[in-house]
Amino acid sequence: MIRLPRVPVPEDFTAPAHSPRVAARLGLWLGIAFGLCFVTGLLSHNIQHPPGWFDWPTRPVNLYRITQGTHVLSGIAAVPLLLAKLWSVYPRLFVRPPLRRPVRLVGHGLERISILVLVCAAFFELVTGIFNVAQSYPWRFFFPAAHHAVAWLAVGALLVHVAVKLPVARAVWRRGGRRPAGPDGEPGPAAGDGEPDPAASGRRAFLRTSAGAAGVAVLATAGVTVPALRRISPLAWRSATGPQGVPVNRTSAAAGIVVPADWRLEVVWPGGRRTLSLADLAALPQRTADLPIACVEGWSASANWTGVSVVDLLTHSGAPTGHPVRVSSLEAAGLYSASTLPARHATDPLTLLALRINGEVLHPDHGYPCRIIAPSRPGVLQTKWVARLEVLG
Ligand SMILES: Nc1nc2c(c(=O)[nH]1)N[C@H]1C(S)=C(S)[C@@H](COP(=O)(O)O)O[C@H]1N2
Ligand SMILES: [Mo]
Repeated sequence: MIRLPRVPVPEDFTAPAHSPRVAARLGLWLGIAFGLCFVTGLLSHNIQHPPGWFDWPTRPVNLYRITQGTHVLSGIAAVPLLLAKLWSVYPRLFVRPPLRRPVRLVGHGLERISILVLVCAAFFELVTGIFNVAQSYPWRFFFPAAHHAVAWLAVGALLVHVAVKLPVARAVWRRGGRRPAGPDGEPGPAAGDGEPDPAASGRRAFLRTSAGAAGVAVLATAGVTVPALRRISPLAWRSATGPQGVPVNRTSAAAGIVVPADWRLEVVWPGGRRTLSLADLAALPQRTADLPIACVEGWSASANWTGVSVVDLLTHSGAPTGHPVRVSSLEAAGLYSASTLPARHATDPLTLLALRINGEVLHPDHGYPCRIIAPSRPGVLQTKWVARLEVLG
């Protein structure tokens, strides 16, 4: 039989923060945060790279703003919760594996590998996500692809971990349920003896601190997307406003945009083509709507946009409607120089080729001469400096 040296368990490892009840409770909270993050992240991925079966609604107009705000804020809440969880369970790293029975040894090994994958993947997702909202890319891989792939790894390892730990968590909750619950749902003092239970209050204090830290982290940043919190969020990365009261990610100068003096919008469809000047566009019936820019980085801002409905523009040009529309910009290169409106968005009357924002002609940084602004869309697909619309028949 293999014999490993026995690692002494320091006194502190029996502290309330390290109890299985605390680990189980933090695991539940972390599971909820990761679950929200995963589902909203997948939605965002599918909207940007729609598979055939995927159909994203255009209403409510703030839908993407809400799902992506949830994505970023649940990720932020997960940071303190993950640290608290690791603090709670790290003594278990030093627990001697049960070596007597080989089957348990294999189980133990698998469990530890899944935890290693889970912890690495979770850190990777949270750290790259935070660097991304800060628009800093100190690495060589393409952020969206890596962030998406590792999310699957994290969720796979999380499911294995939950399956392995479910019996422990269940036992903890069943045991907790026998005694009257305290204010946090934690078991209160043992009934009968009238003495306060110091371990229970220690556990509650640790859980309260962890939840508090997650709450503070969310409040400190939620102003990027929740207008009511704008003034109390010191860490909001895009609460500062750009020209015309709306933040800007990529300026016209950064994108190298030069609008030619003879600029014309080109509308193409199978078997037809038409060009329109800015004066032609302005002479068409205009529509005004309050719609948000909701960046994938979590910041969002609503504005009042005026322009021509894409569907009206196509009809006026003699182009067919009911098809996806490819939008290209004056930007020569650049990841976001073009986008495709799915048929549903291309036929929604609120999908505008905007000429004005908050009553003024578009600032160059907001896409002058015209830009796409559609309801319930990620910011990256709200193409600025539009040059061409192509109906994909
Ligand atoms: N042509 C072009 N359009 C673009 C971009 C770009 O880089 N090039 N950036 C997009 C991104 S990521 C966002 S969030 C919005 C921001 O619009 P705003 O600068 O008017 O707020 O524009 C989008 N439209
Ligand atoms: Mo964006």
